[in-house]
Amino acid sequence: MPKLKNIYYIHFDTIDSTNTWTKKNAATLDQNQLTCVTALEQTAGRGRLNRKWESPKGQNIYATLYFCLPRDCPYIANLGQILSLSCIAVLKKKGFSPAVKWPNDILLDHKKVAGILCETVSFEDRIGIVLGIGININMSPELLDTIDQPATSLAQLSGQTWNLEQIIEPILKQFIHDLETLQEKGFAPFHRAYEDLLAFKGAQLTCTDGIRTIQGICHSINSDGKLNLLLPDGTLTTLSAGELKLKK
Ligand code: BT5
Repeated sequence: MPKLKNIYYIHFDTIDSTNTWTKKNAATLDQNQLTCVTALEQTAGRGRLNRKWESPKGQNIYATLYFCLPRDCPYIANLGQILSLSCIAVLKKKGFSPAVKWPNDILLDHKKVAGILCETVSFEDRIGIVLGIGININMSPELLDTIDQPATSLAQLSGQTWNLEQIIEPILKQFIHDLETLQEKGFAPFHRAYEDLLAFKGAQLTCTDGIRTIQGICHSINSDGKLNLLLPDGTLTTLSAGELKLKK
């Protein structure tokens, strides 16, 4: 794959969802470049499993990164994890102390500040990656309170408003760098950093992958980014996808 040096930008004031638009228009985008689709607001912002992503106008980052990978590429499941690490690196430089909730939610102060939705479009000779990220930057406390799980924004924690471009730009730069490393060496170089940032380590969790629900202790991350849960019988089980909740 050619190195993704230049970024092609597409910006909307209002869109249903930057991921939905990118999926629909993937074939028309430059397949040899990174395209970044952003919007001031989303009227139908989506999370995983078609959950809603609150996307009020002008307050937050709503961005979808589009690029192509070979069909047989073994690390598609890691792309969201890498983007979460790129984002965390930038948030740290801005003075925050983020954690990652496996596989790729970003938490600040134990509350969700960013979510990632990785989708794909299949072509005969390649896979189009549609990697969406929503980051709460200046979201008002009133709106944050309407979300059905603890959520926060950079402004809420820092007491200052932030320029959206000054956050997304360095994230894109960092992501291009991290993607190159992932392509050359796989997830292994990120393994330790990711595990060090892992939220809920040692806590009792419930994990649902859409088919089964398992309870166990958040134990560790494998070198390929999968999660190990320690089951009540003392054995480890490895999960490649799923949704974690703290056991009440
Ligand atoms: C995610 O889903 O966390 C992925 C979110 C991806 C959003 C981006 S924005 C740009 C691109 N275009 C899109 O349409 N989507 C992507 P999930 O893990 O399913 O989390 C969804 C859940 O997070 C919801 O059910 C709420 O509980 C919570 N939530 C909704 N809006 C939120 C917000 N703004 N901040 C924090 N939590 C939110």
